Amino acid sequence: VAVSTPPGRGGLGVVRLSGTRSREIADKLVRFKRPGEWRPWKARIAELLDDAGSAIDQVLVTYFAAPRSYTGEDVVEISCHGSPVVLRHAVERACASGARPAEPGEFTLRAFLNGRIDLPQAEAVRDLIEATTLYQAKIAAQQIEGSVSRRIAPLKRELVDLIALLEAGIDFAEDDVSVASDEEIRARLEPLIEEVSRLVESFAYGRLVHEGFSLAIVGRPNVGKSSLFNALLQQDRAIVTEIAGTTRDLVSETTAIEGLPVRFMDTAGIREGQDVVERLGIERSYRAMADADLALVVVDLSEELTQDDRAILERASKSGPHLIVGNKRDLPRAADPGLSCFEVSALTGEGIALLRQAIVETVAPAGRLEQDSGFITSIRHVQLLQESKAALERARGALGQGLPHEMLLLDLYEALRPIDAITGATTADDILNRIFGSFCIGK
Ligand SMILES: Nc1nc2c(ncn2[C@@H]2O[C@H](COP(=O)(O)OP(=O)(O)OP(=O)(O)O)[C@@H](O)[C@H]2O)c(=O)[nH]1
Ligand SMILES: [Mg+2]
Repeated sequence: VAVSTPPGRGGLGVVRLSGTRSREIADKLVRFKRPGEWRPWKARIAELLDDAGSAIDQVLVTYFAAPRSYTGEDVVEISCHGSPVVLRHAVERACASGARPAEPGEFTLRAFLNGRIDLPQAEAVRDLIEATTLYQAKIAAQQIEGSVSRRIAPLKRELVDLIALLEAGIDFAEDDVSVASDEEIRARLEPLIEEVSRLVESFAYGRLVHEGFSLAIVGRPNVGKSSLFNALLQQDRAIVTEIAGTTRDLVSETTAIEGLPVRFMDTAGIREGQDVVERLGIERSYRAMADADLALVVVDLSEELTQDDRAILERASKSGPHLIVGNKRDLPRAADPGLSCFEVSALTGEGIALLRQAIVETVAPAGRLEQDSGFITSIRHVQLLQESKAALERARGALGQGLPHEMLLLDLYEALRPIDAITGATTADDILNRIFGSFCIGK
């Protein structure tokens, strides 16, 4: 038993019970208007009782009969009014009647143990709950539906088939099973390596979806970094003044662009030798530029490029991905700086929408839209896939050297193990079934 809604007061609070005795225990907590209302998948009005048997809340009780419930067990959900004392009472009474408090995530753990969902689906439930953008939620929802497992399943099937082929060649060599030729093995191995590589590569975008990225806004004082920061955030967050050197420390704030969480960092304007505080601020600006996934280098189009501007541009070109932004395009422009840059006005908002788009296009790899489903967002999954890929490549190497198939098999099992760790184990029976199912052994 546990309260499944967040702590605190609210309109509703849900107490969830799971297990074979959940209905029996719930019976001690609630009284239906009419007896015999325990009908599965129907919401019923009831009264929640105190220890003396009088009503303390009017509640809605839903019974999900095993195995068609979230956990795969009998589940009872009691929707109470969201009063912490009422909810605590319900949980305590359930415990007094034989339930025990659920561990964190235990309902989902049981769903997994009872085979309702596989590991990627269970992990996606957590991602859905933790999503900070609607897009993240959508991707997690697809994964709860099984998008990751669906993408990995054919790969695993092919791998198990290949293992079965080699096992059969070794075990039944004296019989009428021919040993697979090296060409055939290679023809099956190559697509496997390609598919695993594609999955590993999909993480470049998946990581962005899951974790988002960071972006540092840098430039010399007064070019409008804080103004641009506020315009991108659509919030009056950082202090803006006409005094050069206004921002002295990092200011950061998270928002979403096209559903990807982005941590924007406004930095102190960079210029040569000033007071101690400013110098320390400038050091932080440099560090932010180096650490960020992307830097926006801001220059002022209404003034000619200064020595400071050039020094920062030079530094940015060495430090990693960056975009140059020409700000204050609403003002009469100075001599052409000879830069290709995104022209914007943080003051009027001109060009900001295009800049947002350019930011995502720079950070996210091409083809991300085709990957709208089935890409890898979990670091755990990608590490396992990398292991699998390395083992498959070793198998290819062994094949090239003409090593015996027993050796090849070791590598293939090494490649299967990490995939099993993602989607659930392959048993010896799976492999035997594949051998006996697809080969005509005739015995
Ligand atoms: N006309 C015009 N003025 C702008 C624009 N963007 C910023 N400003 C003005 O430029 C001045 C400096 O803006 P800030 O955003 O504080 O500049 P900053 O780069 O953060 O400056 P420091 O924090 O001192 O490094 C302010 O007076 C802003 O109003 C713009 O697009 N057009
Ligand atoms: Mg500033």
